[in-house]
Amino acid sequence: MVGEKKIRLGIWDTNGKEKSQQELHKISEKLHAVIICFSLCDRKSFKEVEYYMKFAQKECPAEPYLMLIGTNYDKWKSRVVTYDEAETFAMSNGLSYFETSAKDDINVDEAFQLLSEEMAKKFYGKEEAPETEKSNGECSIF
Ligand SMILES: Nc1nc2c(ncn2[C@@H]2O[C@H](COP(=O)(O)OP(=O)(O)OP(=O)(O)O)[C@@H](O)[C@H]2O)c(=O)[nH]1
Ligand SMILES: [Mg+2]
Repeated sequence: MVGEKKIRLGIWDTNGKEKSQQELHKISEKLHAVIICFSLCDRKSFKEVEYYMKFAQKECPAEPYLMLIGTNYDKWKSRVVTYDEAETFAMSNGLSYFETSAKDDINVDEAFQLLSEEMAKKFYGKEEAPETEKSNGECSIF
């Protein structure tokens, strides 16, 4: 819910594997937001963020809202990516940034709440009614 408005998000969960990348190209036209997840415990996954960010910026005509998420926040002993470097990357590229733990339920609701608010702005924050959007008022995220 955002205020009085119920926001329905259509979410595609993809991974970095080849088959998913092909699927990603197929749905890229419909995307209104992109959540790029990396593991705070895996530097390689952080390095790959840039690739997906550029993909979203270049290949998605709807100019999707971009969010960066560092996962596995609870595994602080194994953490290798610092808050500062991830946040600096996010800030300098215009992405919002959250660190989450699915295990301990940290920041997951907060991230989806912000996303819903941004989608509400995108769809309702202008004079056009959402039904007039190409997507019939649904927004798409991966
Ligand atoms: N401790 C902890 N484990 C997590 C967290 N999120 C996911 N996991 C575990 O990490 C493993 C992989 O999680 P997935 O969500 O499948 O990871 P993924 O990046 O989506 O993997 P692919 O879809 O294969 O690319 C599973 O065993 C999860 O239970 C978290 O926040 N904390
Ligand atoms: Mg997955």
